[in-house]
Amino acid sequence: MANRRDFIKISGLGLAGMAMGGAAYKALANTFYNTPETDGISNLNRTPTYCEICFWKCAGWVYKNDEKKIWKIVGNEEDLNSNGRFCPRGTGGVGMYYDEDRLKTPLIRKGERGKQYFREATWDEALDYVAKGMKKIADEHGSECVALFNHGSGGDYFGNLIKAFGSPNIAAPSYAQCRGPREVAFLSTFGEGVESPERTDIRDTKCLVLIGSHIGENMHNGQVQEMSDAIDKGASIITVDPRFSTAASKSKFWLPIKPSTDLALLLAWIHVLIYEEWYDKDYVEKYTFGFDQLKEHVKNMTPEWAYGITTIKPDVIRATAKEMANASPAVIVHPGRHVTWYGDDTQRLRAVAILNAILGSWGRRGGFYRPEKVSVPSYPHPPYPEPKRTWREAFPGQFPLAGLALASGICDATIPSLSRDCSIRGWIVDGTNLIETLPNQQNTINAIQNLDLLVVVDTMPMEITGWADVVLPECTYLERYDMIRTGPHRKPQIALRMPAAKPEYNTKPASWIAKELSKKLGLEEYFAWNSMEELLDWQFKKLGTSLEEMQRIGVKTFEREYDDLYFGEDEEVEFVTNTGKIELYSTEMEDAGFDPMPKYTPHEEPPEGFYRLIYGRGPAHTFSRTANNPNLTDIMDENKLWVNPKVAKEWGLQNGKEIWLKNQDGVVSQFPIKVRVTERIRWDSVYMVHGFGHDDKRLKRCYGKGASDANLITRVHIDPIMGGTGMRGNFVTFLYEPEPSIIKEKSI
Ligand SMILES: Nc1nc2c(c(=O)[nH]1)N[C@H]1C(S)=C(S)[C@@H](COP(=O)(O)OP(=O)(O)OC[C@H]3O[C@@H](n4cnc5c(=O)[nH]c(N)nc54)[C@H](O)[C@@H]3O)O[C@H]1N2
Ligand SMILES: Nc1nc2c(c(=O)[nH]1)N[C@H]1C(S)=C(S)[C@@H](COP(=O)(O)OP(=O)(O)OC[C@H]3O[C@@H](n4cnc5c(=O)[nH]c(N)nc54)[C@H](O)[C@@H]3O)O[C@H]1N2
Ligand code: SF4
Ligand SMILES: [Mo]
Repeated sequence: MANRRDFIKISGLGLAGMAMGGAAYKALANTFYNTPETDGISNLNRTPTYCEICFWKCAGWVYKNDEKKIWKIVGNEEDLNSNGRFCPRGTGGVGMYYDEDRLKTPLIRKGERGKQYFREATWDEALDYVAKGMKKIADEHGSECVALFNHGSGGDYFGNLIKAFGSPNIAAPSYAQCRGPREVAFLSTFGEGVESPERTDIRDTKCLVLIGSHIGENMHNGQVQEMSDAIDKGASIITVDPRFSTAASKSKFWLPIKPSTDLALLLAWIHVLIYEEWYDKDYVEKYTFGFDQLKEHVKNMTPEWAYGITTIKPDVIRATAKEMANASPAVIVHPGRHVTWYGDDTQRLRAVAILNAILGSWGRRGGFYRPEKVSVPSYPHPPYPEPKRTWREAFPGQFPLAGLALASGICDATIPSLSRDCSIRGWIVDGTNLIETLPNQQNTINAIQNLDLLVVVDTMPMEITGWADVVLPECTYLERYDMIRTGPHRKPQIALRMPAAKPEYNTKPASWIAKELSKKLGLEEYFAWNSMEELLDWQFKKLGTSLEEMQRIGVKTFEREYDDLYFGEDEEVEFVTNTGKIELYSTEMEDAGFDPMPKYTPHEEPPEGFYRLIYGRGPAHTFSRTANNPNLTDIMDENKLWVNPKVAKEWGLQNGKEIWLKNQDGVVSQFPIKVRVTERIRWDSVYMVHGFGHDDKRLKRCYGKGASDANLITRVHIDPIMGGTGMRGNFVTFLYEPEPSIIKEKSI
């Protein structure tokens, strides 16, 4: 695909200095962003790494104590993602290494799937089993019938392996369960995605609008720091959230919107900006396509219209629109990250993109900058075989704008059906706990029951491992090399992860597992390097450094190739869209048969006696992966259900009372959850942090602690544009006693 450099004429501004305020940041994080003391500790006792506790991938140093044992992790001062400070989860990463519940040796299932009977195996036996299973599927059904699910660094090696094997079916939950709709919406508007780390210029913004994106609990490090810097410098925050989040508590405006109605608010904001003539006229004139159609489209979408839908008062809608206009172009209507909510998510994110466009914030200081990243050369290998089929064939004509494979789609394509001929027969699952991650657990389990082979590579005995035929224990990120970290930022930067200690128990790095498996499959030419040291040194040398240098410095920053962080004064920009302009009216959507401009459609409301189940992040945990971490369970060891006092009174619920939840399909939470009565949530919704309620007894610290939102997300609203799984259309009621659960078939 063409690079934006091929399309954009260059001129521009230089790079601003890095401002770093601390006080508000600490207040925002509302916690212990503690950089552990390292004074007086010899730097000889430290090795570089980048964090695997979440996908911000902060670079840091692992320190060992005098006994040469892993002791603490701190940020690398040179790192643009962390600015030298780790979040509580990253600091607590040490707990992952010391967790005595870790997977310790390869396991092969005995007996029925789902029942936890495993025998310990040698690596040779376990990998033989996997290779045999993969070959059998390839012989009988074709190699495309083996799919890879992955989330994390192991994807590099297993991705290479599975492509060499002949399958294009590689999916991560970070697309259809997370940020896919946002990328599709921004691509069709600006011709470029938002990417990760997000290209939001938060540190220089004057107004930050957060719509169900709760930075501060969502601890993506650099963003939290920049938001606090921006607050220190007087930026105003507008938070749209049915819950009074940490971000809301730092906001000039909190708009406690009725959940599922955000698109009406966004359209009303667009209406006000256009009809009050508060939009950036020069920018719109110069860079955009379809303004007249947009103006006509939002004609009747007044604040009064939106009030009836969103419960946000017209004067508040006007005042917040004015706030954004006053800050323009240094304003960010944040696109959020976990945006798969109600099934019309791509269109909601289109409205966010349009709003940014008419405020003139794309390509402007304090809005969205142009990132650069280092392109790391791949080690030479033979071309991959041409796959005969892809997952798309299981969904003829559906999800035309999906840019990546859908994890949920591959799961669905595993369930035999008369209308689909692309049945997947084998899964390799690396670093993703699909049972807690994909919506509709029963559907995932049905798919698993139809597999000939399920291989799980994990560090912990998470739920997904309980269903595996073979479990391959990976060592933690603190015990291994991995591929070079590269990612978009204000300046291109690379980082090294190297082992701080030898792998504990009988565990191995994913790089070793995939390479050994390649030998058993006759695909070793695709892993032609002898060791990770050799591979990394070869790559680093191509980039003008070496493994030896990177072991000393951890992070290396390069100068930008182009001096164009923001659009230049008189820059002619050609956008990578059909019209070469920012498309307020999307020709791509229109060509694919979708609304070229977003339309509001109402969503189902909770039935009498039910409340909308909403969920999000807690600052001390990442999804379900940290729930058993000894350091982090010290900070938070269960989730609670936020209930509005009015509702609590009606139901006689007090703080700390344990209740079970039952959803609209009769599915009951496996474990009880304690009530937290709080004004900070609307009366029509309840809230919990995702990632708790684990039901694998091998997870001794977190088993049965709190409830799992995933248990209760049985209804999925699929985005027809790109296949994202909307998960916020589920409703729950309260039970004082447990009740048998009715597991229903999938209802989409
Ligand atoms: N109900 C519900 N579902 C959701 C979400 C939600 O909020 N609620 N959020 C969605 C979003 S935004 C996302 S991005 C996805 C996240 O989805 P996942 O990434 O699947 O989330 P986790 O539950 O953390 O599962 C990670 C798994 O990787 C394992 N692991 C950790 N480190 C390593 C390692 O170094 N090597 C290997 N091999 N394994 C490792 C962990 O033990 C765990 O089993 O979930 C999505 N699904
Ligand atoms: N600590 C921590 N930080 C993380 C992660 C983590 O696991 N732990 N995961 C990272 C990842 S992969 C992702 S995708 C991001 C996710 O982070 P975000 O994109 O910020 O999304 P969520 O955590 O899902 O936040 C949900 C928020 O949306 C609100 N909400 C619910 N329904 C509605 C609605 O209808 N309208 C509006 N306006 N708001 C609504 C909820 O009350 C909640 O505050 O976090 C990242 N950062
Ligand atoms: S934000 Fe925190 S958990 Fe995520 S990579 Fe950075 S330090 Fe690790
Ligand atoms: Mo995510």
